[in-house]
Amino acid sequence: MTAVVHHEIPQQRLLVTEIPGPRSVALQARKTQAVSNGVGVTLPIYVVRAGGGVLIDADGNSFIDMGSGIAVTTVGNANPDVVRAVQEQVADFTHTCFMVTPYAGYVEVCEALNRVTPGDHEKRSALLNSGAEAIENAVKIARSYTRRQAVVVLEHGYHGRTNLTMGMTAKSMPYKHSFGPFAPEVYRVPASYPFRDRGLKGPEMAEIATTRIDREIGAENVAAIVMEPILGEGGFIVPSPGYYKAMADYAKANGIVFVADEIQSGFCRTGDWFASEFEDVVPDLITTAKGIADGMPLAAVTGRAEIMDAVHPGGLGGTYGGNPVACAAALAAIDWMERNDAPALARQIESVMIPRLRELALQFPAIGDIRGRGAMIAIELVKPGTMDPNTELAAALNKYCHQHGVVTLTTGTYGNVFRFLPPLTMPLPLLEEALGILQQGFEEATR
Ligand code: PLZ
Repeated sequence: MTAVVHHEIPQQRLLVTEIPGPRSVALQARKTQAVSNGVGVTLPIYVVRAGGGVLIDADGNSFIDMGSGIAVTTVGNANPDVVRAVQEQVADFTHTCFMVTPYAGYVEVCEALNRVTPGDHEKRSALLNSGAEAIENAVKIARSYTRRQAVVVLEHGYHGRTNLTMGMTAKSMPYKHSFGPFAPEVYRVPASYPFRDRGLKGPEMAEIATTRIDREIGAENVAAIVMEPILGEGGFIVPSPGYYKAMADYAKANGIVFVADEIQSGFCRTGDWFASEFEDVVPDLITTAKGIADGMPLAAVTGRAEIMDAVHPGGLGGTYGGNPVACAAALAAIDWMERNDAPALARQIESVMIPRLRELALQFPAIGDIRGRGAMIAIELVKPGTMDPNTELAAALNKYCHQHGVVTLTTGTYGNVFRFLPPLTMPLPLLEEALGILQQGFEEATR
């Protein structure tokens, strides 16, 4: 069962120059002169068009897109329905500022979010521009509601690059290094990392984490526990069964607002509308961004009406939050997901990838772990026969894939996780082709 999506762009991998080609090389030289060195680029091919499962660069090379711009273009890059909605909205009006003179699109996106997020309790939403901004607002709301200050986050967690969210993010390089001091009252507790927990089960890891909260912070001081149901930038770490639910139950028992950061895992990416559903967790608040609007900048906080409404009038906002063009894109993207049973498309991608990766693991002992759900899948690479992170192999494979027309990404606290985030519109033959390139990469790198 594949959705019928019309691709105007030929769905193929096609290399017509060396990678990067001369036009991209020239643009990259201008980038070096014009753009801050602090803004890195993983693969310097300059994109001119994209759709379905491919990206086309300025030199006419066509790449298989296994990254979706970091889990953003879930419904396909420049999805025709989204393009139409954006074009219609942008011709009517581009901006008013919702806080000054409102418009229906903002309200409709909030209604849609309240409908599709877990739980059938009464909900409210607020719209922002980026994932980090959504997290900042979730913390503001939780503090206002509880009149408490402490925020608990996880080892290997990632929540953004603003000052508060840098403090909430675990990994130093490149996100935090030299940028301190960070906001106070942020506390980090152990995550469940099945591959590296030496056999400890989910509930046992939760016990370690909650004991830490009780002893070192005091549950009565904690406003929010903020965690990703699958740790994204930390390495696509799927917690051991029971961990996520135990943390949510602990929050509930202690009057702590449980915030699910579904910025990367949400919007059908993992084979459910939201990854929290896999463990039947109904978060008090849920933060979303990325997949919500096919690349238009939009993010949201959605949650229990009594928590969301506890903030004083005027306490939340921002000039651009819930921009009308971004809202039009979101409504079209959400509609596409509902009409095309997007969670089933994600599960189909999983059913192709996991068996193929298992085959590879039999051949290449450097694959220490295969994990993830839906179209959020990764392999963790180790030095064969050990648990030592094989960062060099991850980098070599990434380079091989890039050189052979597949856009891939690495991730993880140790940089040794090779991750896959294809758009749900990826044609399955292209997905297989990308995995074939990966296999060749392994053969070359481990020869
Ligand atoms: N929470 C779970 O995954 C963004 C970051 C890439 P923004 N992840 C990609 C990079 O190097 O900057 C993310 C996330 C989770 C929050 C965020 C932050 O979302 O929209 O990038 O602010």
